[in-house]
Amino acid sequence: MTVTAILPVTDETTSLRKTVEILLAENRREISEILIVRCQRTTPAAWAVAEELGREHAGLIQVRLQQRPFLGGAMRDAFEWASGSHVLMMASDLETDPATVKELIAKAKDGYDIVTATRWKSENGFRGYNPLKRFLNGIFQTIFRVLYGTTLSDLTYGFRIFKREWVKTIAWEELRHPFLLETMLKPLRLGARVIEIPSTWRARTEGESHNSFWGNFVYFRVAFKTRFSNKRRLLKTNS
Ligand SMILES: Nc1nc2c(ncn2[C@@H]2O[C@H](COP(=O)(O)OP(=O)(O)OP(=O)(O)O)[C@@H](O)[C@H]2O)c(=O)[nH]1
Ligand SMILES: [Mg+2]
Repeated sequence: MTVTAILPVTDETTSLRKTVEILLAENRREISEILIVRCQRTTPAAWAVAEELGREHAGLIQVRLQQRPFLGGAMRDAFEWASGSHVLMMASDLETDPATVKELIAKAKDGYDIVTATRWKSENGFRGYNPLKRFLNGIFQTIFRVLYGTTLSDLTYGFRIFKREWVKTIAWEELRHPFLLETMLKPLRLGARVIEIPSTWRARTEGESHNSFWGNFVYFRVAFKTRFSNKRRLLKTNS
């Protein structure tokens, strides 16, 4: 198994470094590549830390400038660059707990197509999360669960590991945060074997969220469109 870890970065410095340190301390054998993806808006301080990490781990960590815009664009570019047998999607703001990665990897070794983290199955999975957002998140999850006939409890959390073919063969469309939902729903429609691992989300202490509140409603468009789309149209034409 070789894992490509994707770390999108905008304004994280110590959080980015800590993420990389935990990833490597706990999963050095499996991680073959870390792609730190920056954009034009990435702060000079965050970029500097990324470059430092790239120098400290030459041959393992690459820092690349995304071509497509926004968070989904960063992930989609990295999906194309990834060379591992598995692709790990997470954040660099410590809201995706790096200590959960070893469990995601362990389950992926059991052969699942996707192992995804859930905030809804741990004791207090949302530390410092806005209560209104948490309430709406719960309602969204229930609606999506019914629509897709799945028992998965957290379809919108962008913290998961995929077998590489699932990221390479699907025709991705979203560029902003709803991409995180798209990466779960398209594989589900295509019959992916998915399992969840509980994890705790902790509000970032550094930098700020780039997700807009009203943008949350775009998730419904993604969910309905994907649910009723022809399965062949979910795949890239050449795959
Ligand atoms: N390269 C790149 N990274 C991004 C972009 N937008 C967000 N990120 C990073 O992606 C990760 C997740 O983004 P956040 O804005 O924290 O979004 P979130 O945690 O899903 O949403 P919240 O629940 O609102 O915090 C963070 O590490 C961000 O720095 C982008 O346009 N380009
Ligand atoms: Mg965040």
